[in-house]
Amino acid sequence: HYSTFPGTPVWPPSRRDLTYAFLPENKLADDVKAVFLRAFQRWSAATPLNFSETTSFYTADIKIGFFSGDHGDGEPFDGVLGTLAHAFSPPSGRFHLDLDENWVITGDISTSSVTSAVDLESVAVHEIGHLLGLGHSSVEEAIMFPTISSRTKKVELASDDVLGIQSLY
Ligand code: TQI
Ligand code: ZN
Ligand code: ZN
Repeated sequence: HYSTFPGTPVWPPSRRDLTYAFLPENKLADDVKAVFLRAFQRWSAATPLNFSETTSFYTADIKIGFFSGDHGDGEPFDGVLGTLAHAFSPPSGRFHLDLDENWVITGDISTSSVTSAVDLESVAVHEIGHLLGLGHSSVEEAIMFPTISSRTKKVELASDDVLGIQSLY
């Protein structure tokens, strides 16, 4: 079953159109940005929320950045595998990914020869769940289940994820 954070923080009802931006220093390619767009669309399809990219990083509701090791928020990244990414509950909007992962953005990750390959869209869909207010789920099929095997792609919301997000929005 899904869970929410203590105190059930959510984006307020007046905020149904949320913006996101990428850390300019990361200089992400368009195909990487497209992965995040797809991940946001999975959640907007199940809610009244709309997401759009803005180039104005400091005014964006959701700020996405790739960082290596200690990046100043007390939760350092740890190199290959271990922690892949973290996101904070509403209305923080901070979404950080470990620059040192072997991120995969396309193709069939299950056949990747890189044993530490991690599917970016799978992680993005999970972290957006946290950004919107979902904690972890006990349902193994759920996006919000707290473990994923490496070289696995899991991007479709399960009914548990949909019930969870619809309890919030
Ligand atoms: N990052 C953890 C996560 O997102 C960070 C975390 C632990 C956390 N406990 C939390 C975040 C409670 C919010 C609330 O769960 S992770 C997965 C999964 C991670 C793990 O790097 O371990 C995914 C990131 F579920 F597959 F294991 C993305 Cl998809
Ligand atoms: Zn961080
Ligand atoms: Zn999580």
